[in-house]
Amino acid sequence: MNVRSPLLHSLLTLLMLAGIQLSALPLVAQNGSSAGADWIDVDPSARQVTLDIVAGMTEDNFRWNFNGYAKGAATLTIPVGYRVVIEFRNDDPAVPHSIGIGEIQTPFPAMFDGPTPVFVGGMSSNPTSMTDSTLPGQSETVTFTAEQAGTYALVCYIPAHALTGMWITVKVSSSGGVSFDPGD
Ligand SMILES: [Cu+2]
Repeated sequence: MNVRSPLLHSLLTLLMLAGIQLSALPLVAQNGSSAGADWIDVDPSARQVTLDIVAGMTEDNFRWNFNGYAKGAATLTIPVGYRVVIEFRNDDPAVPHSIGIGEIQTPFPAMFDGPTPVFVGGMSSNPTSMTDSTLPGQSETVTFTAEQAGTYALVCYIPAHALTGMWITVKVSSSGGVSFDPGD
């Protein structure tokens, strides 16, 4: 190839720069998909979804929300059998929070007595405790496999939080991919 041509040389240089920029993109942009929300990262080949979930991200519902969503209006759909990794962080400046995958209850109880997640591992540590759950500024990773189709809730177990609306809907579906509907 004749690279002595100034035009061709410039073109090759541009292509090289473009190549460097593409390879510098984070892996998620090349291999993952966000299912319409930037806190959701889907890896279909690994059958895994990673969720960055922040308690108290906004002031909605007295900060008793997950990523600003509350009262079950938002729905996350996950294919059955997917591994779910929740990177949970409490941004509420004042109040502890927790997260776990449970049955929807109408209404949720004000107090949970020794709650267990519907899928093994699907709950943050000491989830009902005002002193040992995920305190303001703390983070915790929660991992489970969505083993059975159905409609569940990601819920906060701190007294009165779920009752007051600190939950989002999770559908484990036998068909389709990961999707998110923010509701109204
Ligand atoms: Cu809470």
